[in-house]
Amino acid sequence: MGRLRILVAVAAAALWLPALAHAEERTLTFTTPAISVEPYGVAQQPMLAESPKFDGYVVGLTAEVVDAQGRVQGRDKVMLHHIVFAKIGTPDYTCGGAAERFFAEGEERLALSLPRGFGYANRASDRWGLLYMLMNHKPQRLNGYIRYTVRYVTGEPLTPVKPIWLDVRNCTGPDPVFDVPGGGKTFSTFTKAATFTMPESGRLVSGGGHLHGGGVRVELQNATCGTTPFASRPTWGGPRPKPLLHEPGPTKMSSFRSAAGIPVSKGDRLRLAAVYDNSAPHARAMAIMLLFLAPGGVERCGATPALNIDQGRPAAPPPFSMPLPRAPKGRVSRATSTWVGDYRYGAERILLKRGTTFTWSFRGSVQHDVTVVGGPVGFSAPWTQAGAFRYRFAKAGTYRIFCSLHPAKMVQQITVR
Ligand SMILES: [Cu+2]
Repeated sequence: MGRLRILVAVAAAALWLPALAHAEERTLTFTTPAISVEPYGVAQQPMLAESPKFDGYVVGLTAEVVDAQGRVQGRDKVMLHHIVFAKIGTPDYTCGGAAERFFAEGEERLALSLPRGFGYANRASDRWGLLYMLMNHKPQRLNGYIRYTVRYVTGEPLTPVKPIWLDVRNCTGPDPVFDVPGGGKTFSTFTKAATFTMPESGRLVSGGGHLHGGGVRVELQNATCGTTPFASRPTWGGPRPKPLLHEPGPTKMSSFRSAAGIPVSKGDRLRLAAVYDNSAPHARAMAIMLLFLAPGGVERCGATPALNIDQGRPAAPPPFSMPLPRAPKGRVSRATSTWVGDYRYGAERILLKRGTTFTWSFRGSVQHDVTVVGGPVGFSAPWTQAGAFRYRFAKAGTYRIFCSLHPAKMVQQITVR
């Protein structure tokens, strides 16, 4: 496809900030080449991303999926499942490595918006990468284009911020998911947490969370000080795509901004604690919080200032039972193993005795997985092309399973008696 396009749309800030005569805030819009997504399918890939080619500061960032005409796509067409932006060659704050994650959004459409006076420094020579996952809810192959809009300040020194990516999986792999088992009483919850020790002091001036379906809240705790300065909470609702290809996630997560900032000190143990509904299984859940730190001296365990919180309409996750996108076919098998290939499970209907250990043997030319979407217990196998995954069915009931990467094609139902 054609080259990346850049549009410089607005250059207005200088007009109403006479004291900062050369300061300019521009809105830069970039669009990726076409990304083709198969019918009812998922496309995910890392790619290089166009970035501002002059020195300045990112003060805001949003992304959306558009069609070839530039029209924003609804969740019922090519949906932005999630996207992560990273600066290549700069180590990540929490995980190290070769890229610094500085922005992400998912279904909740979290937008980066820093308080006035703060910015994420960017040089003309910096290179950005992005990692996308798009989901097509239509029966035909569609092209999606990721359009991202950067608010960018030049000609003015801002207070630099560093992105801190907290994840309950704590740097344990490229697909940071975990399974909420479910099976608890109504209103019961499941908590997964991880801690990160701050290597420096400063103030957290912005932050927001990411949860999947079933999420109740994700808390930022300071375990050293015994405080919970912020909790990001989900808003639910809005139109649901058909067919459902995964459990619907929050349509918004609360986020905060504060120029005064949440003080954190070198050595403080930050604890990210995700709370999920445990009355039903939620396989392949996530819990992330992206924070922006303005380094500097602070009072140890100082008070959290009043935060400007973009709250949304937080609520408990709605009760939900995920149907399979299609009915499993074929005669009922009593075998205790099956293959997983392109693009089906060897046996789609299986009957087992309670206590049986079942084996899935992967032999695909592309990655697949095993994801429980409904049943007595939630579990999942990671994305893979080879090897085997085993699970012992200790609880009786009907397990509805699909491949989260090929949800409309690869379904399986296992009945345990
Ligand atoms: Cu698959």
